[in-house]
Amino acid sequence: MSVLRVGHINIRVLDMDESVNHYCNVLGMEMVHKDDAGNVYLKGWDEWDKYSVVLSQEESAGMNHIAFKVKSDGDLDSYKQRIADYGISVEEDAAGALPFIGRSLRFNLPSGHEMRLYAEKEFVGTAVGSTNPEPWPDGLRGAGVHWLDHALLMCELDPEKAVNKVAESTQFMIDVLDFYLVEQVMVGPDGDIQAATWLSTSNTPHDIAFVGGPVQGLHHCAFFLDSWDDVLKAADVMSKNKVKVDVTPQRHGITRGYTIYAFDPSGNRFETFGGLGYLAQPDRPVTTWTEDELGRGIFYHTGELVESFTSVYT
Ligand code: M3P
Ligand code: FE
Repeated sequence: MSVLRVGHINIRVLDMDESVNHYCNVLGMEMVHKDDAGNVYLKGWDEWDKYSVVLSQEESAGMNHIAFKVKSDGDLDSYKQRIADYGISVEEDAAGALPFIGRSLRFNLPSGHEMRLYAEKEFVGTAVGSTNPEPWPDGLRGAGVHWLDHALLMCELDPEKAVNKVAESTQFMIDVLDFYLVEQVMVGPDGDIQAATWLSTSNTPHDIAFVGGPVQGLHHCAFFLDSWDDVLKAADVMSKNKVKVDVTPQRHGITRGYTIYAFDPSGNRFETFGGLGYLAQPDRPVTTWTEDELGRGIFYHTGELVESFTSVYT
């Protein structure tokens, strides 16, 4: 039984046309479907399932849900039981409730974020196919992102009120969904407040991350690029397209990734994330960042936290 990876994210946008232009021409995703309600489904060229991003036009930006793919249909029964036993209410939706997807589970993390689990999504294949494939396809647009890599969710953290949804959501992911803790930030006078965590269900440094803040929300979703050169080119593409950039190319101390943070036209932060960082394994010792070195953990070169980075999110 296992969770394979982040399967898709459903993002709220304010203007669909502007957003489709952004995700297709700046990030380089392909629009694969539009449903009767006007939701748009997008896929990265290196992904083999039907879609990884769903855009929904609504009054406010943010995330509606994040979905993870599990290995087999029977896993859904096991996880449903384990989630319920943990004391979290869980609903099952029939196949097709989410387009091109088999039956799925719906529940909220302790932080309040909605999560779905599914085992089947229509297979369409990558842009280079599976027989004698070329390393990349012709005709890539913009940054040409490979796949949806991870998401970082902001969780309520208020040590004075003894509220720590980062720690609660982290424990849930470990105890119930079989993720393992890869890196964490510990703060407070005794260094015993878990203020941020990076968790994996694969061999990459993270598939999901949680950071503490005043209210819950979406900090960013991240799209994978191969190399530092690709990250630099993505920055050029963003400038060409007048995308609002939050943080120009940098290295993360945490996860060792190469990064750019920027905003989609609705103000949702996204990241173009390069490199695989290191090979993560479940028995790897957990990396801990202390409060005094947090700046370098997040932005390794400047070592400084950017004010907007922790205060602005959707
Ligand atoms: C990443 C990453 C924060 C750190 C973010 C790190 C929000 O996004 O991919 O490693 O504190
Ligand atoms: Fe990230």
